[in-house]
Amino acid sequence: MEGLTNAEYHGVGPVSLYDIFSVRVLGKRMLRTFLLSAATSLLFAAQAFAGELVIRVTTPDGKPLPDAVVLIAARPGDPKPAPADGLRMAQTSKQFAPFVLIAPVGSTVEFPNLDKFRHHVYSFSKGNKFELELYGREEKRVITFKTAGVAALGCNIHDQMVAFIRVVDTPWAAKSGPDGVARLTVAPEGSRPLEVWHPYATAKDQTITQTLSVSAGTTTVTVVLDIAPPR
Ligand SMILES: [Cu+2]
Repeated sequence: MEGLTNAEYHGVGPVSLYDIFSVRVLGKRMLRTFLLSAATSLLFAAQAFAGELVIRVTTPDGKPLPDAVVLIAARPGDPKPAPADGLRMAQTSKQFAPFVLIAPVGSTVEFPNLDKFRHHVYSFSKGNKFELELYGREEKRVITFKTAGVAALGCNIHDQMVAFIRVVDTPWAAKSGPDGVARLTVAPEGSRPLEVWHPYATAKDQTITQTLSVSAGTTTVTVVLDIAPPR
């Protein structure tokens, strides 16, 4: 798993100076993107995109829930998300890694096979259908995701291989980590619906929505999601 998560998408668009100083793990190309975003960030700061949002996602018994995607939908006039560089959905030890990946609309995702045997990756999800026919180690495949929604991934050879790519058309999206915490470093201020999605959530569309109010500084909210993993 090491090295797979550096380039994961944790919300693009306006970023804070804190982000600029924490990009040591990112490549120069991403750094340039971040610096450009930072310039944009100063503009948006004047338009009240200044609050940091910390979302703590738990199950009903209070356990941290990783791999939940939190997002604030973009409204007309809001900034568009930039396609992200360096997104990867690897196959390793007969599993996908990561389990959940956020990809802004228009992003190209690599599907490296790190195993010594072949995989046959597919998605039948509406708007994000594709098939990567049998391919082995050292063979590279890429897919560009153009439709906001969910791509549920599987492998024709290995039934246990399951993963999800959440394609988003908002700059405000982030995934909860092993501690159940997701962060939007620069969320839009004011009252907005916050959507929280998990592939195994029991709620309709695997999503719960709650309205929250983001103010300058840090806003922390806790969201409880009931999940039922498939057997
Ligand atoms: Cu496979």
